[in-house]
Amino acid sequence: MTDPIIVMKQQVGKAAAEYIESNSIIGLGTGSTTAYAIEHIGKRLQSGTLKNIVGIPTSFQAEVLAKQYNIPLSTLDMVDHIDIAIDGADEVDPYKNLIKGGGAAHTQEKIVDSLAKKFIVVVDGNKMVDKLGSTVPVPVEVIPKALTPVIRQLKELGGSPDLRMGVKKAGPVVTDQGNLIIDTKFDYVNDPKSLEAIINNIPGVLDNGLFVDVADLILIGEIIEDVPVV
Ligand code: ABF
Repeated sequence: MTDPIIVMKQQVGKAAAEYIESNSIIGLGTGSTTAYAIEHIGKRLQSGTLKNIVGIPTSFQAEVLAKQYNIPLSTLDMVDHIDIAIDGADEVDPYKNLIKGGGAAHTQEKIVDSLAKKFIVVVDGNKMVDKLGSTVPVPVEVIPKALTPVIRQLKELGGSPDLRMGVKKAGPVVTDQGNLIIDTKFDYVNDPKSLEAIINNIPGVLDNGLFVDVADLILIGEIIEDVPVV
């Protein structure tokens, strides 16, 4: 049985990978939808329809996946620009603003995605919302020593902060940078640009998952009725 959500993710990941041109530097995002884009980039390299590209991964997960598909990699120290980035999101509003960070990778994602000349977001149709914060919290990456004061200040901003725990709640999720994630639910986010700046101004916060004015193109997967469900 093929899950229609997986079909949507494959579709949209593949479509995004078709935007990549030879001789380019590519930001490689994180998450299950982007994973299909990375897979398709690998296939295009193998078939020869894509040549001479280099990927800048946004997480350890993206790096491992890119290596699996033989995509040459580099780092931000070695390149002076990024042509195009492909990445997922947890929510997208009508103004192409995003909440990201469900995969705890939003800090590196924001660095890479915002450097890209073209940033393509790949999502399934369930991620579209009228107002950010409607369905998911805003992830906030925090230096461990600042956890308690940052939680207090997030409450003062009207949020409901919750330290993100790992599988079976055996311990907190630790980011690629060695930090913690505070998932902070707001009823909804009225002014994402201000909230992004206000949260990032709390001492001890590295970055939060609000991405304002970063995305250029949103590719939305749709359920195709005649896809055979086996
Ligand atoms: C990353 O993966 C994120 O910033 C976002 O949280 C998540 C989306 O994952 P998926 O494509 O699996 O829904 O891109």
